[in-house]
Amino acid sequence: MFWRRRRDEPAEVDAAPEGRDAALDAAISEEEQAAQDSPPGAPGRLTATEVTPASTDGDRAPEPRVSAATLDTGVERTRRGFVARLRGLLESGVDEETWEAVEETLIGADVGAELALEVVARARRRNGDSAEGAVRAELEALLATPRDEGHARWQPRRTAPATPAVVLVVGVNGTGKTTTIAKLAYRLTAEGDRVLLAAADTFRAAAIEQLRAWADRIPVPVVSHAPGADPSAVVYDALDASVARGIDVVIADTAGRLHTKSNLMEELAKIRRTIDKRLPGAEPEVLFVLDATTGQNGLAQAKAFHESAGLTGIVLTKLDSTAKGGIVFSIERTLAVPVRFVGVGEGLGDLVDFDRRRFVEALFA
Ligand SMILES: Nc1nc2c(ncn2[C@@H]2O[C@H](COP(=O)(O)OP(=O)(O)OP(=O)(O)O)[C@@H](O)[C@H]2O)c(=O)[nH]1
Ligand SMILES: [Mg+2]
Repeated sequence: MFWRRRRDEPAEVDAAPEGRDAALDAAISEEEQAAQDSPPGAPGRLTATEVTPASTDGDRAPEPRVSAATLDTGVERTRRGFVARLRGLLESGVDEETWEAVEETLIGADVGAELALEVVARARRRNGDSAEGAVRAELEALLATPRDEGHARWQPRRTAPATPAVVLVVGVNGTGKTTTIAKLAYRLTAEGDRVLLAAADTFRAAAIEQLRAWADRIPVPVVSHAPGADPSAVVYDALDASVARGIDVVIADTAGRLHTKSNLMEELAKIRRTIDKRLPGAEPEVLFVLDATTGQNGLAQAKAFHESAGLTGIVLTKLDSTAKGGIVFSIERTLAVPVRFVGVGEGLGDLVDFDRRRFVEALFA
């Protein structure tokens, strides 16, 4: 039933043995047959894994809660946290001391010292606006990146009709990568795209199981290898399978890694090269998943990932869990990479398009 990867098979992706496509195709049609025989909703799962380790409770995906998540509810804590404090300060009689307190509040909310000073200096120069209106307008201006236009609704890039769009999801440990992939796959599937997931976090068996558990619920197929396998080889096989199946979007999960570990960062660069080799000119999307509760350290992380993997977008997760969502203002400015989505909960529906104007509106609602 399962297509098995030979143990002696070289890990280098350009040394793929002849006939791999045929073997994988055979596995796919077997799986498709099995899927037809299975109860409705069961996905066709591709795996090269011999042993499927039992998932632990801790790694089981939560029930799919297709909530009506919105920016409005997602930013509630931030609105009641640092934004409420700002508004309280700016309500009446703004003097030198008040502006200093505004700076401190912005810094405390992870906007970053440099930007906080800039926002206050600009707001003070604004004529005709109330103090609150001026700060709000300056915060909004921070988010207006040039790439903003035409991206109201993010779609992964597809360079040719026969080539799947490729999305590589990266970030440090526990930021919400796997959950975000599930949310994204769920959304794209609902929009009619054929999605395939690549379990390229081979670091822990439980990580592969976690992705599968989500995939089963959506449902979408998964390509995986045994724990400890070369993540690049998983991605290579996932691209093969996607081309063979006419998949629209392949999304690769990766192991969380510290941005300070150069060997792990090099592994990401290798995955990037693998995509370029298998699908030349595919222009993968590289989404950096940032935990909104991380604070300014998130910027250092993002810079390191940008250098290794060439980020094309940011997903800011756990916005619902923080009262200081100010990182969103500094991240785009620092990287010149747009925020595409925000995560506002643990359910499949809790991924919201990042609409800059609506975001600021929701903060000051
Ligand atoms: N409240 C909230 N929790 C989230 C959000 N996104 C992810 N989580 C939770 O964050 C925890 C970690 O999520 P994962 O998706 O496993 O994170 P990961 O980056 O894949 O983790 P590693 O693979 O271990 O690096 C889980 O408990 C998720 O439910 C979000 O937007 N809001
Ligand atoms: Mg993960």
